[in-house]
Amino acid sequence: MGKRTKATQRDFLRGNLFGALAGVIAAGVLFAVAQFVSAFFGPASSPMTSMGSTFIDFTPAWMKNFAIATFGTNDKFVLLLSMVIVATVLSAVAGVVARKKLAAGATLVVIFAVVMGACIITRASAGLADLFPLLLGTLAGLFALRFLSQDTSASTTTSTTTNLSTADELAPSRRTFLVRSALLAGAAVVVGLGGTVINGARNTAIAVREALKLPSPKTQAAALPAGVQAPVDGVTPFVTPNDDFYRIDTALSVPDVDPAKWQLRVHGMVEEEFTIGFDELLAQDLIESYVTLTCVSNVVGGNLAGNAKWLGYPLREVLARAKPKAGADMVLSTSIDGFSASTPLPVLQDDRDAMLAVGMNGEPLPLEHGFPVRMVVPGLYGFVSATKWVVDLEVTTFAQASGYWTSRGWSSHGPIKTASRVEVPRALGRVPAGTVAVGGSAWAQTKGISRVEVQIDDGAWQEATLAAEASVDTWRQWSYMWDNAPAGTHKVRVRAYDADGTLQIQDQAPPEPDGSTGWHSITFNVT
Ligand SMILES: Nc1nc2c(c(=O)[nH]1)N[C@H]1C(S)=C(S)[C@@H](COP(=O)(O)O)O[C@H]1N2
Ligand SMILES: [Mo]
Repeated sequence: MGKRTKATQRDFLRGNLFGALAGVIAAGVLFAVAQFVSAFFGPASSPMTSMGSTFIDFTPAWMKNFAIATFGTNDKFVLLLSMVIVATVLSAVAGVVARKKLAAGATLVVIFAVVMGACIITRASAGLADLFPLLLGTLAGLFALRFLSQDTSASTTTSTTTNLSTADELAPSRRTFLVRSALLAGAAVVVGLGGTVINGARNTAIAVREALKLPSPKTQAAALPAGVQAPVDGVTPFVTPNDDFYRIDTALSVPDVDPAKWQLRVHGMVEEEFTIGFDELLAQDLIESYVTLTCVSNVVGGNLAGNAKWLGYPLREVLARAKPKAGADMVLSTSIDGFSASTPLPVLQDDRDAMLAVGMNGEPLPLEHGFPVRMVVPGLYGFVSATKWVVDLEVTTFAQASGYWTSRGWSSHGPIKTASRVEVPRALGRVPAGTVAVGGSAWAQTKGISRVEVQIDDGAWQEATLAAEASVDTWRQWSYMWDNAPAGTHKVRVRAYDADGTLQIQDQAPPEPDGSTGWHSITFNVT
């Protein structure tokens, strides 16, 4: 080509831009076709889902903590968004390379596909067939790349005869390129959306759950006493509606578990191994109980806690049937998607309402909360107890086995630490002068809260009024009326005591490795 004129420079830039665009569109075609076909295969067969899940599995404690602290329960959306950005950059590179030399660009695409294939095949639920959607997607993507990088029509003949032309000269004209791009991009969107719709329509759990009628419990939850809700506007509802219940899990696509096929295997260090199906589970004497779940990732004052009325079968009955052998000290529960939790055996045998839950606030479990069966254990953080979509209970020892997060830097045991938070006034909120209503929640599951104190600015600690207690396994609300509050910026701090009279820990500690500590405070303005 020799020296570069202005015009060739422009061509060069345009070539790279078109190359990048071709790469991105080809990737779009790849993912759209794979997504569409994956509707007919297992959940691991979706390349995006399996790549994201693999990434999550390699997430160490500090990164999980950062993601949850920064993005809260939107962490999955942020992960997907980051993956889309990375995929866009990589496919743009492949496209630019393909414009120079199609075979080299295609090789890059194949390398990316092999990496995605490795993510797919290593998922817990994956079989060889789950690679098929990726295979078809990759072929479609390669076709798209060639279609956009070369003039596949008449003009190729001239170039092959002269054999002197560069890849750029093989490229389709600007007009042809743009028409083809629009065509493929449109097709990718339609196919991708179609795949998403078909995926939803093929979901068994949604339809079965809709029609499912759960039996009534043999033992009902004691009615909530009047006055569990603190008399302060804006305090969290005592019972968390299912739609507002925090959701934390490693599942990028919510497992689709058909109750008709669901089975729980109970095995390990037991006299009697057995499996139990869903109908058999529902035929047992079920209990109902209010339990406040808490996530270990909850920061001081955070909202990764929720309270629901759970319906289920006591785990102590399950274990009584299995008969653990001497020496066992842990139950490793595993979900259908490979998550696992280590729960101390004695906790599942004592008289607390630890259960295999099937119902949440009068409905079958929502899909995101573990349909059809999950564990609920009062007093332990979710990461060592609350396995959703549970399918396996192995009676074992802490020395022999460990749960999902324990092997990623979190502790093996996770008793919930006593906590309290200010919910009203809102942090940095404005309230009128006069009497300021202060209120919030406190929890010390399995013990109960005996006293809550608040401190305004740097004044003396004052006793707050406790709302009624539903049970020691639920949170407890509190309120405090601050009379004659003067205008200005003020701070309120809260601390709670459990039923033993033990004050919650004052030292500030982050969530990892076994739960945050510290007294919560907020500032607000009196106007
Ligand atoms: N299968 C599965 N179960 C799981 C998890 C998970 O990642 N996968 N996360 C646990 C954690 S860390 C918590 S705090 C609770 C949260 O339950 P929720 O989403 O119903 O609030 O679920 C637990 N059960
Ligand atoms: Mo959690």
